[in-house]
Amino acid sequence: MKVYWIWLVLVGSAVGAGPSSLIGNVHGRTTVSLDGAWHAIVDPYENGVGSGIFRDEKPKSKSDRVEYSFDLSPVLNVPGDWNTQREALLFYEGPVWYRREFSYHKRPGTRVFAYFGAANYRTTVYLNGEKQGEHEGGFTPFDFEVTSTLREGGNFLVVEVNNARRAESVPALRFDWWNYGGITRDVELVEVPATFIQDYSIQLKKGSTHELDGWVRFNGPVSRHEVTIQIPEAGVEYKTVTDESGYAAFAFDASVLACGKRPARECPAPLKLWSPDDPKLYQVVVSGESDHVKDEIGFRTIEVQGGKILLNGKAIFLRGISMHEEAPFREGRAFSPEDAQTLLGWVKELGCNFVRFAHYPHNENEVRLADRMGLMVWSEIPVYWDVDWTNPATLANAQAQLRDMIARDHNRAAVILWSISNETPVKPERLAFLKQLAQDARDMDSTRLITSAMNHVDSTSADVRTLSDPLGEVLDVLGLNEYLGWYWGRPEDADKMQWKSNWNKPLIVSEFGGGAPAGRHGDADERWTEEYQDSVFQHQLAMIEKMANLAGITPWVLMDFRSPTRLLPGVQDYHNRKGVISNRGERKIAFYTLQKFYRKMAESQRQ
Ligand code: GCB
Repeated sequence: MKVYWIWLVLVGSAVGAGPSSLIGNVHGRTTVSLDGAWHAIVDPYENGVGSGIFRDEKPKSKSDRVEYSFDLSPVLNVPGDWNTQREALLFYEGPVWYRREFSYHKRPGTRVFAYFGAANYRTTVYLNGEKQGEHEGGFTPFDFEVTSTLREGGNFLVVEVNNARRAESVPALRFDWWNYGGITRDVELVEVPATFIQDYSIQLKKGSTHELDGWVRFNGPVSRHEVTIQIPEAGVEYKTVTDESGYAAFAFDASVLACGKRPARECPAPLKLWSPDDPKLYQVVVSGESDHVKDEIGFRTIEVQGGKILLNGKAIFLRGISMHEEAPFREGRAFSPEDAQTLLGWVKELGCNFVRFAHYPHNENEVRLADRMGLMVWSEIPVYWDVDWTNPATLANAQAQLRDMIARDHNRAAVILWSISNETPVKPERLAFLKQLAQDARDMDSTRLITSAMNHVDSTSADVRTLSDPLGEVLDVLGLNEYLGWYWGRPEDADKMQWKSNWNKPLIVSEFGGGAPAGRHGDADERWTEEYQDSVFQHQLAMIEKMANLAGITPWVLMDFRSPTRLLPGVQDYHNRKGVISNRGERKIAFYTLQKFYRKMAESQRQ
């Protein structure tokens, strides 16, 4: 009984706790970039903790003993993984200390936060020798307020990043991608007023094309605030007042606001809806007495109806592809706007209207680009394969990653699906864990759909498989990873396979595929050839088209990516070769097969 109580307290505190990034969206804020060259000390035994490395001491006399030196240590680029910056670090998993000196001039009345887009996996931040905080999780933003520790003029940040895998982490010990360590996304000092707009949500009310629903949260000493929401292009201006805690929820009809006193029948629909064909974004201004933020937001609805997914009230087929956040051409963690442009450019070239960001929240620049390009997004947290299901700290960690993913992207029209897990084993403790995540996601964001990529199927008979994972019960959309023709059976077995599902819900085939290095050719039944991979795609596409309630597909995977689990020399060389494009940008035969399939489908669907 007692144990149960402790569990509840821990779970409760994780959900209730605020996001790891207090300033929320850096977009449009005054920032000082700390990207660039940071001196870095590789410290496999974590000696630096005992020796106070974070104080960045230097010998004061020639007899002084200091057994480290940032100044004499080589640099690592931030953002960037360390594995691909130094050959010796390719397989390194452990602590690295980073140091960056910078000069700063305080502006009166402002608060300053040290913001990290992401660092993998466990991070401790020190400013001028003082610890500012710790963070766990490799793919979501976090920040620490540094207002009182910042000095006028010279300052130094020391950041310890440790990517050692642990059984209780999320993801845990085994995963099929490279465990890139380092400060992998931008680092910025962000200046905000003493009382600032911490976060806001502005979305169409579920099922409505003109009523807006949302909330604004202020942070700081001033409690009650007048708030104005403006969408100038649509002629919308709405005012409200927060409660004592600085929070205001609102709901208003945009068409009434835009139309003024004219009769409703004379009012045109005020908001053009966001869709892949016309990814319209509006400038939205949220302002209070002390602060204002501008954002570009699209408005659309997303719902399910039986086995269909409806975008803006119309059934839509999700022509998708899965992708990792892996850099094209240079290998390593992708981070730049150019990386995002290349990767999503390929997604568009394939004919997609949808992309699955596997298996963790991707860089914000990818999500924002998807918003502008008109690509719907599946966004996922790295609850992958097996994690420590009965450990309350593991659940709290997964909850925090989910919360921080949603906190960062909940105003992006592109994001239509939150995925809570990938290929997790069917057992009661896992179901309890994932049900909690599904509940959290719904509580935080009632406008989007909840999904998961599942791989548990029953062999009902030789040619019939049934999706029966009990997790399906709590999802809005079912994801199915099935590798018929690759991990089981032959590609042509797909011709007679029938699929059933225990639920009348939309189904996305979230993974299928096969591996082939670009340029390796042979017969269609020769493993590791482009022809074999293409044969998998040909048979799969014909089979999938016949599946009941099929609402979309995201084959595995856009581009080859590094993985320590892929050992075959000359073929894999530590790469998962299931990309339809190689990591050097070569399109494989399967790329064109999928492109043809999508083109045909787009012609008959147009959305
Ligand atoms: C899967 C996983 C994905 C792997 C893929 C593969 O089912 O979800 O992360 O990379 O299979 O290639 O085996």
